[in-house]
Amino acid sequence: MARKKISLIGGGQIGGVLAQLCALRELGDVVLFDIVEGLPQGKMLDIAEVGPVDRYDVNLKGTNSYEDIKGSDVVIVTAGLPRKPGMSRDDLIEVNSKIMTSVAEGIKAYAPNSIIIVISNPLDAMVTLCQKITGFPYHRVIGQAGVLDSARFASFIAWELGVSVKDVTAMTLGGHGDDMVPLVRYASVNGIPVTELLEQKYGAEKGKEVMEAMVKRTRGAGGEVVALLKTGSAFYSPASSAIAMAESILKDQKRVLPTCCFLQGEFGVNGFYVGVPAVLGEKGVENIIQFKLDAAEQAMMDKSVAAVKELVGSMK
Ligand code: TXD
Repeated sequence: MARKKISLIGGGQIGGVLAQLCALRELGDVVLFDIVEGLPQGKMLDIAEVGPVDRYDVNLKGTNSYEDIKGSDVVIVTAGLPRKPGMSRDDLIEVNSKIMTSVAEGIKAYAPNSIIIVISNPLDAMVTLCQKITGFPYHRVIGQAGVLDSARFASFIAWELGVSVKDVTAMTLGGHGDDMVPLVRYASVNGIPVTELLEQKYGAEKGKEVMEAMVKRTRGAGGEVVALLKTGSAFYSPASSAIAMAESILKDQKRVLPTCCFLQGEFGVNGFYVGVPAVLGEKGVENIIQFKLDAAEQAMMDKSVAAVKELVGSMK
């Protein structure tokens, strides 16, 4: 089997961690691209020099030239500014749209057969723009938000119940904004509903309040990290989340991961990129998993989609 190639556009905080994770897992050869001269070269040299210690053997290259991304199987985009305290993700739209435009043109020209995973914020708008400019089929342009939002939700549940994070499954749907939809009804500890466990622990009413608080914290979890870091946003967790998606694609694992996908009628949404569970395999999005939302969930989904529509509509 030919070795896979992963290109990372944006060599900042997330880009660096992405490169290291690709190497540690030997996902393939890795190219790190940035417009800043020396930055991607320095990071890749740094990561390459510890191959003998971590025992990975892949080719790692830092570059300022799009030519080097030729032949990429997967391209992950983090180019763009991160938030500062007090900023919403949507405040980044103007500057990051310009960056995304140039990035998408570069990918279109040099890696026309790749599958793109966008991480840059505001996520739902940046994925939309990236697909428009590349003109790639929808199943080959997706966004990472839901794996991380879901992991945050699952972490809070595990910490609250005093159980291993490994045994909690939880998922969020919708846009990557403050209106995202953490799915309370399907959150479980090895299949046992979290709502039931909270009720046992606290009684019905307080149990609901505790869940509400976790939902709220999940929605604001990105901002919580920004407020602590002060100089940027989360980077370890978005990197790991995108790697889970990339790995499923590169190894054709067909994992079901919450993914920002272009919807054509699914969940009542038509013509917009929104987070939903999707099967990720060698073709990109191979299937969108649909299921019935109850009235309250659908109402939250509609609100989240309305926010995505407004955001996308605000792009010039
Ligand atoms: O889950 C998610 N989707 C996210 C998204 C979670 C957290 C942060 N998320 C967003 O990712 C964040 O709001 C930003 O928009 C991106 C990247 O975050 P990161 O923390 O990695 O930002 P950095 O460290 O500022 O890195 C951005 C790099 C930096 O090195 C710039 O020089 C580079 O982007 N950059 C460019 N690269 C290529 N091409 C162009 N035009 C360009 N402009 C800047």
